[in-house]
Amino acid sequence: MKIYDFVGAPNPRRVRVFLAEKGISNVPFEQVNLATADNRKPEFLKINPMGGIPVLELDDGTHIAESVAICRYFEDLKPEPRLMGVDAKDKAVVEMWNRRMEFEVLGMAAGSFRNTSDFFKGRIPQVKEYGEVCKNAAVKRLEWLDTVLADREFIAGSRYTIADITALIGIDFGRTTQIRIQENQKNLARWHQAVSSRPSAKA
Ligand SMILES: N[C@@H](CCC(=O)N[C@@H](CS)C(=O)NCC(=O)O)C(=O)O
Repeated sequence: MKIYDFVGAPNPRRVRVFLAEKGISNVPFEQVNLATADNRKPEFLKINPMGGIPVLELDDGTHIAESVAICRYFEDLKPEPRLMGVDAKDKAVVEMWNRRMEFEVLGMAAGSFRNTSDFFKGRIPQVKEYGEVCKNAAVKRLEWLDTVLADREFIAGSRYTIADITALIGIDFGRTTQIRIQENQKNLARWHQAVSSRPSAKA
């Protein structure tokens, strides 16, 4: 088993933080250099036709891409601590929040970066105006998240879950295009400080 990884990119970090929270430390990582677009070379496209990182490779040769799918695999392999919910209702609530954080925060931060940064220049079609739309959407979502966190400790309720991991990484990645927690967003800042202080955040 191994995980194709790239330190510095947000989606692979989701899996690394998830594994750190689970206390799983025996999975080797192999770096795929996104800076030189190694993930778009034919050899890697055989592993993941979408070209994205991370990818989990199992010993039987199965390749599992998509960060949440990889996390799901490890949640089943080592259920405790539960990061994807404990019962039917809680699992659905956690999934709802994780998808919101994925589409509305991390996705918007990534859309902002992908469409405006030199990193992707000439590599993907970039629409600067769409990058701005994404950035504005992310900024609005952080305003909203600050209100959500007024009466709860974590994104999906009273327990740390995968939704916190996705939100943390989305917000941290937002810095690449100056999407930041604002001075007046005290609830969001309190939450960010708490989740950033967990040892897993360094993964
Ligand atoms: N939906 C996928 C997204 C994977 C993805 O886009 N990964 C980024 C790194 S954060 C990547 O490989 N980007 C390089 C590229 O698209 O060329 C997931 O959740 O894992």
